[in-house]
Amino acid sequence: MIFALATPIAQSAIGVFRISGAGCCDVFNGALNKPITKYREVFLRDVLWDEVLIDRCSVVFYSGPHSYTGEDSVEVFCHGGLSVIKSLTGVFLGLGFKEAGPGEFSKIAFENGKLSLNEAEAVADLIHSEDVDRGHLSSEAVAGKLSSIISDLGNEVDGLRVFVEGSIDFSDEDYDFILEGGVEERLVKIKSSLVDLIDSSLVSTKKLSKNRVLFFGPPNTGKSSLFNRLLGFERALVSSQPGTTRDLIDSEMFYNSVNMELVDSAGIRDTSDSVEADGVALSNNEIEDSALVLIVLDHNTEVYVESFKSMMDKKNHLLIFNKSDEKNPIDQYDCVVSAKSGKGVQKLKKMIFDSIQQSKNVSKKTFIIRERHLALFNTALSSLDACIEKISNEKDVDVAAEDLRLVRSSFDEFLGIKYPDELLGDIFNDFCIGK
Ligand SMILES: Nc1nc2c(ncn2[C@@H]2O[C@H](COP(=O)(O)OP(=O)(O)OP(=O)(O)O)[C@@H](O)[C@H]2O)c(=O)[nH]1
Ligand SMILES: [Mg+2]
Repeated sequence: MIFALATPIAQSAIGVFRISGAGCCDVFNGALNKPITKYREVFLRDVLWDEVLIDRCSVVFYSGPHSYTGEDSVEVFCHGGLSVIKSLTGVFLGLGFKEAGPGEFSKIAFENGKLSLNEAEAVADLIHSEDVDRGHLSSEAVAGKLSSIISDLGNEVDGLRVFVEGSIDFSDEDYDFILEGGVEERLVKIKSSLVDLIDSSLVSTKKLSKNRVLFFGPPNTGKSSLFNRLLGFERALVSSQPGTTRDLIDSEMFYNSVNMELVDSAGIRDTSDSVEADGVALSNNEIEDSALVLIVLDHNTEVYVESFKSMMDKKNHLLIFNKSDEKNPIDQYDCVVSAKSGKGVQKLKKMIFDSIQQSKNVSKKTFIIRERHLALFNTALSSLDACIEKISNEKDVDVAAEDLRLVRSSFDEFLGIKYPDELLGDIFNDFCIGK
């Protein structure tokens, strides 16, 4: 039997504890002034310890399997004072409950079949999501839409395997299982459903979900000045000496209810100073994790436009010309600004926001998936391709069933029907305690 505080340890109006484990309701009754005998109803009860009143709480009992974890569970709504939270923690320990680890409730829910693995992952994403759009996409996954699509596709694959295996067993007989079963068309249909699903999914990495905006460019172009200007306060050190910024410096900016993490970085140049060189390496590494890169140049560095652009590959970026109070640009830029006078800065803010929204294309997305899911879907796609090729060429049909087995196995890994041992630890350790 485990327990945890499900709300943050902070002074608040209400604190919520949850308990889970067979028989936990009976045990907790031992600390109440009057036992609760009904489930899924709210009761006001005094929690007592050594005959001392700890708090008057609202308490709900759930009997397994009709609970989040699938086990007997209790939710306790107490006053949100730190002393109450501490004393109640003492009561739970006294009753023999153990403190839950991160994600332990969700892990039990998964083990009891209450959540598929990707639904559990979506629960974590929902809790961690900071902007409204992402929260909405995670909610869709929590509600199980994605699992049910994959589970249906998996059933379809199983059906086809029967045909393909049948065609091997009865290959001498005068009956073409594969043609009669419309196997090839059905495989193509599964493939296109999977491609549609990938297209309508936003792939989220932890850092990408933070909407990181990297200030990138040669030294002394005013990256830190512009960073400060956008934030509205002097966060980073500015000086006329090139090579001022060495570490990555981040700070949050809100715009239109979207949270963005601005990241200032060291100016890129060949340098013999080893600390500065480490800073340059940090800036370079940061490109991959950024949702958007701002290449900041000025009138002294316009010759580098092409070389900086070429470093972006397909990365979402904006080309910015700074110090427009001193000189006008020669090349074409997405935005011309002056960190010194503030000219163009409001426009830049809006461009950053639009660019991030566009790159995520959130409005056109239905689901949010992790890189792990995308990799599994891609494995399934290549096995489907291999299978379609064999069936359409009527070659190696005897091993086509193996391709379908691999497709099914990718789907099973997505749903958590089958998974490598270390995966569960990776996923649930990332949860907060109490979830
Ligand atoms: N005239 C003018 N000067 C600017 C502007 N922005 C920055 N500067 C000056 O340019 C110099 C370099 O500014 P920083 O913000 O430190 O430049 P940086 O790109 O962060 O430099 P490193 O960290 O060394 O790569 C400072 O002397 C700033 O005052 C601007 O818009 N106009
Ligand atoms: Mg700087």
